[in-house]
Amino acid sequence: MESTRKNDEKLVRTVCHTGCGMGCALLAHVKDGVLTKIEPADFPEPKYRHICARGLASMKLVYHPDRLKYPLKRVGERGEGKWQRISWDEALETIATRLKETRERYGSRSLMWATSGTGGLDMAYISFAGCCEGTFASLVGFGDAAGPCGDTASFGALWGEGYLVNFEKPGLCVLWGSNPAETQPFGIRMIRDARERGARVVAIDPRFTASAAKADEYIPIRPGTDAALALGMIHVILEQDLHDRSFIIDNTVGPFLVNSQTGLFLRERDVVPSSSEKYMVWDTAADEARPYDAPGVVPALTGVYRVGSVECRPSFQLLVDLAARYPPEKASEVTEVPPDTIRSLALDYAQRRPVACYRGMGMQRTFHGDLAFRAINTLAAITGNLQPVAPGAFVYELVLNLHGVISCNFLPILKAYDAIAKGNPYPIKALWIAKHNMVNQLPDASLVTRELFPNLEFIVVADLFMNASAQYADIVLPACTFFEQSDLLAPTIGVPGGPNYFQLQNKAIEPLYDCKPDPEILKELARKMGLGDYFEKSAEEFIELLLSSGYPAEAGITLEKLKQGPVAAERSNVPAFLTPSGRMEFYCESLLEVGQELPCYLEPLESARTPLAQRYPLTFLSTHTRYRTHSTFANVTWLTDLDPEPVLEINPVDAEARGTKDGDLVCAFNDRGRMRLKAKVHQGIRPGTVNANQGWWPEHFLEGSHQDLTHGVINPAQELVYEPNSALYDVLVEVEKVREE
Ligand SMILES: Nc1nc2c(c(=O)[nH]1)N[C@H]1C(S)=C(S)[C@@H](COP(=O)(O)OP(=O)(O)OC[C@H]3O[C@@H](n4cnc5c(=O)[nH]c(N)nc54)[C@H](O)[C@@H]3O)O[C@H]1N2
Ligand SMILES: Nc1nc2c(c(=O)[nH]1)N[C@H]1C(S)=C(S)[C@@H](COP(=O)(O)OP(=O)(O)OC[C@H]3O[C@@H](n4cnc5c(=O)[nH]c(N)nc54)[C@H](O)[C@@H]3O)O[C@H]1N2
Ligand code: SF4
Ligand SMILES: [Mo]
Repeated sequence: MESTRKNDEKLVRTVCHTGCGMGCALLAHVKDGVLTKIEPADFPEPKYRHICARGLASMKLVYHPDRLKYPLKRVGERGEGKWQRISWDEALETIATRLKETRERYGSRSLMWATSGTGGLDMAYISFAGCCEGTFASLVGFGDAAGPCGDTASFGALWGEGYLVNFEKPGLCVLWGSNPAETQPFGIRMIRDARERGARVVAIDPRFTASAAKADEYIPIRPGTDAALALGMIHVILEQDLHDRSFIIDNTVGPFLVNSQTGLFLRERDVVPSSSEKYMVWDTAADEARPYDAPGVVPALTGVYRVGSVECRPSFQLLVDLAARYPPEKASEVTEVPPDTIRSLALDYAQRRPVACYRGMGMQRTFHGDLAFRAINTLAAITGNLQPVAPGAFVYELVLNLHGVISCNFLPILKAYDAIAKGNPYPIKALWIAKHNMVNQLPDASLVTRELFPNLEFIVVADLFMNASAQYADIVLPACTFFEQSDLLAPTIGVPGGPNYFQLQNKAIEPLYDCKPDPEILKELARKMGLGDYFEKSAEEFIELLLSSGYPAEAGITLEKLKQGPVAAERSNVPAFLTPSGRMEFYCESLLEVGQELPCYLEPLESARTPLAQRYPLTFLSTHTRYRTHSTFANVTWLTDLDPEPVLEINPVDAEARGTKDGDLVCAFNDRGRMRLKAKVHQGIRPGTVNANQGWWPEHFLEGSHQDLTHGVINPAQELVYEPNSALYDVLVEVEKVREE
């Protein structure tokens, strides 16, 4: 997709690939090999013609004076900042030797690659890890895994967003722990369009966000208590008999009988030996237990029944029993949302159907964030507010689909902490970080740098900048921006209202300096390591390989078609719910062993109501902002002119109690670390909660950083369904004013 204009300006269609997940189509203007301007590209659906301030500023990443220009070798201590320029040949020779040595000494799994790319770059690294029989760190758990754990339990799909938001004309939109005005431009448009068509919009958030400002009602909530709010709403809905019986019977496990002794669903074979695995229901017509699909069966949703010697209840009855413990007054005591607000929100939820519920990632960055998602999914299910749709695609999945062939070991990133620190479940001794600012973005940064990194014998970082992670590397490799390489962008799942299209990221300019695209780096390294010819592919050949994964969403999509423009992803032939029962499961057998078979409420790990609050009384959030994508753009002046430095948002009540005024220097601290920055005193954050937007670099703080306060404590329940998440917002701190010396 290229055309040349009279004045020798070349226009190249590409996509914005800076990590926010939207994949906006861009038109790059190039003159004499130099990017001169970026604008949004036309799209088959005009509503997707979009660019934001970060997209516009992406050009500034390319020509940034601080860009890494050449391979570097560390000459001082790690982190000391002493580097020597080396050739690519020396860099790759060193890497090949060190990786081979490490593999010989500790086994092939001791080599780990960690990358949070979303395109062919991921494929290249996964394939490389596979060819070495090494480890690939799954990075979903660095902040985005609890929601997917909840959705896997409920729907059998990692990203269940589509089930809850895909309604043509919603009567109510709930922004639940979601701030799409800053994080999901297409989501906020969907919501504003729905509002123009008559939908009521409610935002539930401890902060009065830019999104909440667009809502009809704003409900501040105590962080980490969303499951209790949902249970309180379920209580009201059941009490008023507003639940959707037929939806529950047809689409959920609600009618399935649960054995009171074992907690397992009753199967036909439990009643009639050596019959089927079919789930049993209590047939009110025959007054006996029968398979759920028996002809003429009229299933009970409530009650206690005896099947032979076994006492059983429909799982819906168990949900009723759980919700009975959360009358609005009780839910209010937990959430600090007034009981009448809970009542009216519950009535709206049941009566303003369909309800589009936008669950954000904010509320799932608590220790029990999966339960919050499950409780909300349950609320949607019992009110019939679920749309069975096929989930979208994700390049990651295409890659996994492709690589049944290559055996690389996937290790959730939080599990990798122990692998590096203690050799458990096996030692990791060499680490390659690419397209990921590990030190800045993983929890407990000082643990990472002080306790994990010293156990690593070799660290490689490929990036655009000498960021907090690259500073700890032994070899630093200069990578390319998306303008300097071609790739495939698959529609990201879990992005409400985003373009469900495959798009080509077309190379607009040649790599600057000595920079190389990651797949090129790996191609040359594979030669040095004698890994065969798998990597001997052009960017186009890599894209064609990705398109041949057999993943349903990419059916019929070819490189040739993509060269003409974006191609819509296939949505058919994926079953609606991919759970063991094929239904929405609010009751999960797999979570029995941790007592979380139902979406119960559990207090956050660190909350104002835990003993730790005596020393550290404030909940600390570190949310996403429109001025950065994670740590990307924190060094770009076009954006720092708008948002110059990190600030700690704090409510006037908490500020006053600490003798702090707006603009004062404060220190936020806990047992893990400290961070010093300016206070921003305002009403837009509820008392008891403070926030500093994530993504600032350590050098932007006067001391420490937000990541020195967070922790990576693993929740074993999440391991049972998917992988453990970083509970980045489940953090207590104390704040004090810094006295001028
Ligand atoms: N501009 C920009 N866009 C981005 C990104 C970015 O860095 N910058 N990152 C992308 C990525 S990878 C992600 S994961 C998404 C994240 O996108 P979002 O989920 O929209 O954003 P978050 O900031 O993670 O959290 C959303 C809201 O949850 C609130 N919140 C925190 N704790 C709780 C709680 O316990 N209960 C409730 N109800 N609310 C709570 C926060 O105050 C916040 O306003 O954004 C994507 N888009
Ligand atoms: N405290 C706190 N921490 C968080 C979060 C939070 O809310 N609070 N959110 C978490 C979430 S949801 C996420 S998704 C993560 C995101 O964290 P990361 O995925 O680490 O995202 P970035 O910080 O943007 O780092 C991307 C890096 O890739 C580099 N880069 C860009 N293009 C290329 C390329 O082609 N090749 C190579 N090799 N490098 C390239 C960029 O310069 C940048 O340094 O952060 C998590 N961390
Ligand atoms: S919303 Fe995301 S993809 Fe779109 S232009 Fe902005 S940063 Fe790029
Ligand atoms: Mo994320």
